Amino acid sequence: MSVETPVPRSEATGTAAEAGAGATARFRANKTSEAASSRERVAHLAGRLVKAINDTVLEEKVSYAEYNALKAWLIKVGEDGEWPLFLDVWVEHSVEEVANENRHGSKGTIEGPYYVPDSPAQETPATLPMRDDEPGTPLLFQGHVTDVDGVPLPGAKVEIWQADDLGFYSQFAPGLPEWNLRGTVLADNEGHFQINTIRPAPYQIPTDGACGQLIAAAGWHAWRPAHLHLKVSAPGAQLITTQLYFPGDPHNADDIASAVKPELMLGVQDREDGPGRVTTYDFRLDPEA
Ligand code: MBD
Ligand code: FE
Repeated sequence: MSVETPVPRSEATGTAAEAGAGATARFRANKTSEAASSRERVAHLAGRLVKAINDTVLEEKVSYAEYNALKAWLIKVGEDGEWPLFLDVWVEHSVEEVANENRHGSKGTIEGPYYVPDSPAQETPATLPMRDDEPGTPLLFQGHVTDVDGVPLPGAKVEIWQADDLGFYSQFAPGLPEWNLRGTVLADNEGHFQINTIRPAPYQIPTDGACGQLIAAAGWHAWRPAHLHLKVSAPGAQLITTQLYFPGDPHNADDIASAVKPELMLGVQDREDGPGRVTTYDFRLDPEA
């Protein structure tokens, strides 16, 4: 499939509103925002945000027609359940940059809207849950989890979630088994892991929802390059949330979510001992704060 070919969204693939509702429900189940900030901090941050909007209106001489278009669009973002998608695509990268600025180990990047905790656990070597006839190029993803000095971390855990060969995530698109291409892999005593999966397809922001509408209206493109999502952790180490990318993807250089970093590019080779491809990536985890 060419990455520029939009996947038609249908009864088979689901709608933006269905994916959005799923992501919104998932967010509500995962997260709490209680006591995230003091009253002073709320006043400061909310004040700055409101001022940034007003400054834009005044400097750009925004019209009533434009203001009403914005209002209608914001209402639709909520109706489509696309607040998680919107925020994770256009804002989370800056939050992640701030959150991880003092790390010395492996680079992180954004989590995105489609993480589900407590995926089925397996010991290495593992094969992710997938359909008997799962389409796509087989991929062996392997590596080593160490501390920042390269000392192996026993008890390391590699959580992985990814799109399938059409760019769809289980639990957010219809027709996929619950845990398809999601798993928690326990590394061996030296932190080594091997995970059999398939190469994910690039991801297109749904064209039929509010975010897709904005992208079309602005003449932007809607693509994220193909990626694996990961959360890697070990006792005594800081968990890292990251993504890994595949060389040659046309959108590595202009990811709509601004989440690609050069350190996150995989090296992928043909497998000599079996079908498909193999890639090795080592994680160095910062010590627990
Ligand atoms: C994705 O798969 C993703 O990783 C992000 C960040 C946003 C939308 C879809
Ligand atoms: Fe993703």
